[in-house]
Amino acid sequence: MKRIVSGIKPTGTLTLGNYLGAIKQFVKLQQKRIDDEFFLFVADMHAITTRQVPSELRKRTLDIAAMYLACGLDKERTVLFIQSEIKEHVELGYILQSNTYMGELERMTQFKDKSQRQETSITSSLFTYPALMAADILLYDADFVPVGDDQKQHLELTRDIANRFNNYYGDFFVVPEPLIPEVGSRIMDLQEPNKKMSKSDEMDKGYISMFDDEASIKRKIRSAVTDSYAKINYDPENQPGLANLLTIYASIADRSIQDIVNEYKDSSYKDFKEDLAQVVVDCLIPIQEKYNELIKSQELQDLLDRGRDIASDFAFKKMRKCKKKIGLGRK
Ligand code: AQP
Repeated sequence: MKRIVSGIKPTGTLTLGNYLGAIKQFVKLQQKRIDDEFFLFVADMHAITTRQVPSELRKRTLDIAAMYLACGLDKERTVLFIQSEIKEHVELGYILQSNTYMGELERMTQFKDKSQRQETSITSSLFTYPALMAADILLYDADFVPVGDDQKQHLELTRDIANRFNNYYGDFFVVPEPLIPEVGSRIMDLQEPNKKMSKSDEMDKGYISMFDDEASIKRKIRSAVTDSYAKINYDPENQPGLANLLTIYASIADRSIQDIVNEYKDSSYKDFKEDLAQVVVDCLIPIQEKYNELIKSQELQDLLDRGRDIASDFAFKKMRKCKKKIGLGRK
């Protein structure tokens, strides 16, 4: 039996990138690996590394939990919880910070990108974020972590931290493996296809939100940037916008990119985009309907309570052993 752990931070709105890079993968894994355990959390402590409006943060935290379930998770087999409700994440995060070097954190491209964008008021927790992320994973002895390509570097650091700890204190943490999808691991911005689609982006034309209605989805895909080659072809270097649209199609439809190119090789961009928009609508609208049923339900609250209890029990035991190993406290 293996344990699979993943999380999403409740910043901005959930995008199609989050869905295709992480959530959909998680659901597929759950369908494939029937003997494994699945822990899934909403990373609200990560969200506050940048300034959040409290009422919005709380709403988004529940939105994400409901959206995860609406995307097809098996409720019985998922330990779904909210990160801040398990205090051991932060406790272990601090211990792991004490096993992480400044130079390692300085090399993290997400920190570099985000701090460049922000310029001022960069919090120290944004800098130490990868140590907390390592704690999220190592606390639960995760064997596998399904993530998008942008989190690969953080996962590598998590592995380094785990190995360093194990080498010094003796075997203790499971060293996790990332699971990155072959197609859909980096969905790009629809307006600037050299940039990752991001949920806290201010330009809403660049991303498809999981909550967008049919008309907005169609409008955004229609206005997605392509090129002047006028030829359906997968060439991320010269036709990055089109390559991104082909990737979205393939990833939603669970087909290969080549298969989509073959089907549309004689079509115009306009016709291809129209079909793609319908594929996206057909995927997102039923998810939104399920989300609407769940968001106000007692069932969601009950699942989060159950998830919190299971995760908390696990985390408490792991931390007790961890402190003992390090020599913290009296016994
Ligand atoms: N564009 C993307 N394509 C594929 N996968 C993506 N992920 C994020 N964007 C894409 C994956 O979604 C999971 C959750 O990400 P996160 O919320 O923890 O943080 P993030 O990677 O920083 O996501 P965003 O959307 O860019 O958020 P903001 O704008 O707030 O920083 C991860 O597995 C991630 O790889």
